[in-house]
Parts: sequence; C-alpha cells; structure tokens
Amino acid sequence: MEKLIITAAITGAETTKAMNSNLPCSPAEQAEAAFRCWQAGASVVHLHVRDEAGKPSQSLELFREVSDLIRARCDLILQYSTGGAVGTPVAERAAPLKLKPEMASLNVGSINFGDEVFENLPKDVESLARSMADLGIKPEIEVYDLGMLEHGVALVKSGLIKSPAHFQFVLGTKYGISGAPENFFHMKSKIPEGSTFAVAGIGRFQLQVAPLAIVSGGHVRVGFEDNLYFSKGVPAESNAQLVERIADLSRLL
Ligand code: KMH
Ligand code: ZN
Repeated sequence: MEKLIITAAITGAETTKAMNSNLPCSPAEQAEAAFRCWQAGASVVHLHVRDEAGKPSQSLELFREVSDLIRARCDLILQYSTGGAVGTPVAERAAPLKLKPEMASLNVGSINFGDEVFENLPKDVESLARSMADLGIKPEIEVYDLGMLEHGVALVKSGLIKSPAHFQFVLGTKYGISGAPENFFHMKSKIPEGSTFAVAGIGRFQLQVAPLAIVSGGHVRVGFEDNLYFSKGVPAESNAQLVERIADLSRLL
C-alpha cells in the first residue's frame, strides 16, 4: 500500500484566535506549528498567511518569510493557498505563486460558503491553473461539491491540469457536500484513473471521512483550517495534536 500523506492545514483564512486561541497566525507561530506537524507525521503543509493584525493576506513577502522559516527546520512540501479568504480578488490570490512552491490549491468552482459566496469563475480557475502549469507547481484540485468535481475532471481531461492529478475532497462545508460515506465513494469513483485524492472533513466530519480515505488508498488533510475542535466541545490544543491522531489511526487501520 502507498504511504499515507497527511497534509496540515494549520491556519486557514476564515478562522480567528477568538475561535481557538491556539491558532497559529504570526510567521514564527506558523513555522513552529508546521514543524511540530512534520514531527507528528505530516508531509505537506497547506499555507495561508496573516498580516500583523492577524487578518488574512496573500502577501508574497509574508509567504516568503513563513516558507523560509519552515524550510530552515524541515522538509515539508509547501502548498500555498490560492483560495485566500472569501472575497480576496483573484490577482491577489495568485501573487505568491511567483515563489514557485511545490504545490498550490486550485478551487474549481463557486459555491455558497456559509453565508457568503466563494467565487471562482471558470476564467479565473483556468488562469490560475495555467500559471501553475507554467511555473511547474502541482495543483491540488479543491472540490466542495459535485459540480466542482465535474469541472476539475474536465480540466484534467483538457490537459490544462497534468495527469496524474491530485484531488482534495472538502467534505462538510456549510452548503457544500457533506461527509456522508456515499458522497465520498461517489466522488472517488468519478476522478480520472491514476489520480490521487485526499479528504478534508470539516468539523465533526473529520473522523468520519479520514478512515474511509485511509482504507481506500487516499490521503488526509487535518488542521485548524478545518477542525477547531478535537472532540465535541473540546478545542484542539495544536495542529500537531490533530495530525498525531490521524497518524495513530492510520497505524491502527
Ligand atoms: N478560505 C476559503 C474560502 C484554499 O485554501 O484553497 C477557501 C480556502 C481554499 O481556504
Ligand atoms: Zn485553505
């Protein structure tokens, strides 16, 4: 069996320290969190950055600072977010790609995201995909519902995204597809042959979908971006705590 790849989504863009005071926001906090996730078994870090006020940012300089700090301590694969926060203009979202991280997220459709719209027009998705292809960056195709999955598959078939492609099934966002097992198996059945996939279960869905992915040859993303709680009513202490649980679970399974 392939080794399990655990991605740590350590910060996100919609989260705040008020929601969980352990959220890493400054470059030093993020580097420490990433390093501890690597020690616990993560091999990819999905990165968003924050400005000095703790607000979400797509500043190339901040991405450079955090990347340098992480690379000085471990060999985590860096995956930059091009999703940014809800409402971040696409040109800003694309800015850090110039640093050529190994991977970047590619959100392949618009969706109601809680009470807001996370907008990803087809022309913007294609332009981000083209930039990633030109810069030699491996896209992670982010899908939150079945329409997005169709679009991601079409982009792979068109050749704009190279095969073998890598998909992330984000299951359980408010108004996106839920983490019901049948949703997971349906999505898995629709990706092009040879593709790899991971799951990110939002909130309570994390522990439901991670085992499904692990036993069916997939990979897992966890972290404060998706999971502010360790269990019902108990805030997570750290990203590493969430990674460690998935590493333990994978050994058990
Ligand atoms: N902040 C969300 C609206 C990504 O990183 O690519 C989108 C997001 C996706 O976090
Ligand atoms: Zn993200």
